[in-house]
Amino acid sequence: MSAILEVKTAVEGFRLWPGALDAQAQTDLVDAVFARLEAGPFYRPQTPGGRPFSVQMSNFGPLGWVSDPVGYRYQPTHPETGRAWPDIPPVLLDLWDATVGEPRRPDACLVNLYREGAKMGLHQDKDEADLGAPVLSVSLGDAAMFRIGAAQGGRTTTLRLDSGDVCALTGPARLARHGIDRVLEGSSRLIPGGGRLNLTLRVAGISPR
Ligand SMILES: O=C(O)CCC(=O)C(=O)O
Repeated sequence: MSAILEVKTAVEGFRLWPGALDAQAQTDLVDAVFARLEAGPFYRPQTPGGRPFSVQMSNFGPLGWVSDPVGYRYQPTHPETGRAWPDIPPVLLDLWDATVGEPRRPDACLVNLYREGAKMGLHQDKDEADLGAPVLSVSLGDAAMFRIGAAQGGRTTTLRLDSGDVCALTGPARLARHGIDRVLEGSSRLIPGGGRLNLTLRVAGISPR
């Protein structure tokens, strides 16, 4: 993979590589995602309170993040098909190595599909066994307004994530509150059926350093 350029952000530990994936790499990654969907189809999880998410989800890897009235957790199987999640596309593991410099390899990749009107409220990623490892996020398709603020509360910062951008929650930003306020519908034609795909790589299980 060629060198990818990181830019400085206003939030300590929030790392951003704009345009890390070029147009061909984005197309190839979308193909890799959709090729895996037969084995791990999108579904619409429920919050622990019983409300459906507006985002559709699937996962790749040995573990997948799920939410239902029992709560949030990682599990090795798809909640609707009962099948193991498909493997993580190898190009995402290369991207992990090229960006976050973290020796532990991700064992979970949450796949979020934002169709018309979908968004994601401010939250923290804290269901992983070891909160020391970063979370790496890849944006594909329509641009989105991403909001981030410190774990302990206070003001938030909003920035636009475009297709091919890669960002990470590391160090002091690992538990940052973050979410998607709005997707700029029709700003890209990359995703079959329209919308935005987001892939987040996590070290979810107990993996020794
Ligand atoms: O879609 C995004 O960029 C954010 C996704 C996210 O916050 C998450 O999956 O926890």
